[in-house]
Amino acid sequence: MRDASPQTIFLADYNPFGFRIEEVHLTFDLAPSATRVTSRIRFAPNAQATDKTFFLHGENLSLISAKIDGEAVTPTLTSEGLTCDVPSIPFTWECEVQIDPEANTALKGLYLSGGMYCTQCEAEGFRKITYYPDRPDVMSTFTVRINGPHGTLLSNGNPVASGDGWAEWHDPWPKPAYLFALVAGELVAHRDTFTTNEGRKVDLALYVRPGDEGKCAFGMQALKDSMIWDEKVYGRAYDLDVFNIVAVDDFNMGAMENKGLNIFNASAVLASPETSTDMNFERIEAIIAHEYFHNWTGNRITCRDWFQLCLKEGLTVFRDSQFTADMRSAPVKRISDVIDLRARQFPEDQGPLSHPVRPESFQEINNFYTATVYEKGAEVIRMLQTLVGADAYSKAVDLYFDRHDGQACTIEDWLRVFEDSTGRDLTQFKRWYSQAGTPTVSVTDGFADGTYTLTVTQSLPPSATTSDPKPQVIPLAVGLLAPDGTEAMGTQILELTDASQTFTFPGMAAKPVPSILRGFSAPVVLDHAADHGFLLAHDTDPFNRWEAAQNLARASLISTITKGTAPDEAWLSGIAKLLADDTLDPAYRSLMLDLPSQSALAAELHRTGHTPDPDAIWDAGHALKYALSDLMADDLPALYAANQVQEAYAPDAAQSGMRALGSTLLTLLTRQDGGDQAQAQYDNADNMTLQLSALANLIRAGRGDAALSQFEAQWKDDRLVMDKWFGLQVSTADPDDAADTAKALTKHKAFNWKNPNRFRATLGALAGHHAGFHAKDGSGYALLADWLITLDPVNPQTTARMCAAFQTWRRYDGIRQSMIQKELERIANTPGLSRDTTEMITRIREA
Ligand code: B3K
Ligand code: ZN
Repeated sequence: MRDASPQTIFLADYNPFGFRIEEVHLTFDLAPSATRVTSRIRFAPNAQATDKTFFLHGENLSLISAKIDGEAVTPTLTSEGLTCDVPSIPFTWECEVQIDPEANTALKGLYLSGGMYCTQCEAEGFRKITYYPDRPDVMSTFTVRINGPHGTLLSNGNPVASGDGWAEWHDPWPKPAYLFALVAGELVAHRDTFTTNEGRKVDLALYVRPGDEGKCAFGMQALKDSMIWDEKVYGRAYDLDVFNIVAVDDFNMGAMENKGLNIFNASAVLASPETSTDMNFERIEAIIAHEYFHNWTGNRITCRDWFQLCLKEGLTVFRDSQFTADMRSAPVKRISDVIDLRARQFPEDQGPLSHPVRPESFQEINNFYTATVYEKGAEVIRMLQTLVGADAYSKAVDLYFDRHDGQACTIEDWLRVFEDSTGRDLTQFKRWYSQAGTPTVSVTDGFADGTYTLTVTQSLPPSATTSDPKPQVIPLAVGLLAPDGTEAMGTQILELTDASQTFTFPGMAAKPVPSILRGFSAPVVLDHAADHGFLLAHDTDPFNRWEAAQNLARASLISTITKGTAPDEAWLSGIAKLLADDTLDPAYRSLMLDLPSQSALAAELHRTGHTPDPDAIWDAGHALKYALSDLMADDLPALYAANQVQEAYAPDAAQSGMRALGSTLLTLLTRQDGGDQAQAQYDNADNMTLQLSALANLIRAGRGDAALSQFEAQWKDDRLVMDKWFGLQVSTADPDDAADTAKALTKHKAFNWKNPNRFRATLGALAGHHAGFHAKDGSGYALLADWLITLDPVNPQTTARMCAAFQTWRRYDGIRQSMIQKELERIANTPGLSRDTTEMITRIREA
């Protein structure tokens, strides 16, 4: 239901809850449309609180009975919860409610997925299960009794007892309600064990639908690798006797870190070589690690309120990226993270959805699980580590765990452990948490009498949430190269704290070439007229060498788009040389060819005063790749052949890198041979990575029909592979056909639009197809709007997230702008629009 005047919640209004909870007992009598939930909760007055109102959240609950210390009471009910008069001494609240999991299509609270009961309580789903102070600063131990169907019955913590159709669980670690979980259904377990460095033997299980048993081994190994890594690197051991993971088909995001019972989108945990690509394997490993790492950063130490979300998410993303860097290749991981940041976070910062890493107000918290909170939040922690150094970072984090274990904390608590353990004043650094937007760092240089100077200026445009931006602390990792390409000065960290600063480097024999922002040491836009060709040939920093290729490619593309020039020879010859250089890691070589995204080019054109034309951007990208293909034509067959894995499939970094390069080369080769090699690769593929990259190239070569039908026949019963089949057809379509292709797919019998994975695979692929989504006739906009309007009453969360596709609308020409405005208005005027979608559309339109 539309909320007539959605309420805005402010960080500044935080107030502790008037009561503490000593213990919670829950009993679930499961039935698809009439589940009974009985709660027995021991409350005590909270001496720290001034507001003593006894308010319990509750939504869509049928109250059956309520008692205080055994006496029936009649609370006052609203659509958001209840209030009740209560004693001023400790008391026991007992309550019974009835809920309807079968009707819960929003996938928030307790719902059914393929006949299996499961829950999603973060951020505010527990209030759809029973009346409760559903806020992260209220923590308690939980004992849960499940009376349900035969099969597996799971909740948080350790198993206490079980019988036919019932089970009891106890979680000894106090937790907020958002970490509650329950699962019940016919599941099979893939089991293993792990002994912690403290000597605790932990039973591990990955529960899946019958038939998926063969897709569990990789996830289980990733879990054990994560457990070892967290012990070794952060000194954090696991703290329960069991660790369970459950795969579900209908889930709004990747996974959820419920204490001892992680619930995963099947796509984020199930893997096999035949059905999953190398990228799927890497993502699964990272998400398993991420959820596991939350056990300490999020669960043992949680957030005081939802404004502090980056406290657990930024830190946990940082930890999982460290893990992936250790498990695989550090430079490749860094480059991939920056590609992702630029693709997802920069547009947020540059548009109407811009918000600080710690927002100060929201209407619907689910709209703030963003790339800014997660990925920029992780970048902020990375900068902190760069500034204080790796050892000081470890000491500060140890202090964080010692000081705050069992607490619900704030960013102030987090920064204070760094201040206390290093003696550093982080007042200015804290602006990274409160100011929205991506700073631009501009650099000019000079050389006189053997002294080299760098003058660095930072600027941050005002935005809706940051009207008067102030300079931030920016760690700039800089190295200097001598004219002969050797290193004149190794990497140093310059600390930029003022709006403009000059740094001097005496004792230089000749004017050096600077390599600035090595390793992407801060999430900024660097404005610097560097000699990118020189850096591409000589930079010793792998990130900046890659960045030099990006800069050359970007300049070439922009020049083609705005002036119609031919592709840049320096980029072409530099890349041709690198692609053939077998002393370099294949994964790194493949990334060298990763052109700036079409959307990033549109942003750059907009930033420099041009109106981006999506078709011209599309054409320029193709022209550049075609020119490279033509330049390398004679060498491509041999290079492709040299980069085929001969050993049995393994999803490790070495093999994945080689397949990534092989796939890049196949794309170049397809232009030359019209798809013959792609057909051969398709016919011989024994793993999904090769099968899918071959299929993509066959489609691009205009000869994909037979393979697409064969693929569908082969995989029609595998829902995760079929998601790829849906998505690939949209993402490889020509711009003019993208919306029609997506539309035709929405009529396919396997298009189950209520399943978030299938919806995203199809409509999300359209939103991600820059030239297709922005097709001149408005067909992309209209189709997405139609489907958002359809999905909103069923699943507001997924709908609201996908509205972000429209966030960049002001970049484009007047005709496109008015077409988008019309669609935004149509969505906004839909009767009964959810609070989630209303907030997103309002923010996007108001900018
Ligand atoms: N903490 C969850 C995200 C919950 C999203 C709620 N809309 C997964 C994660 O970040 O690990
Ligand atoms: Zn997380």
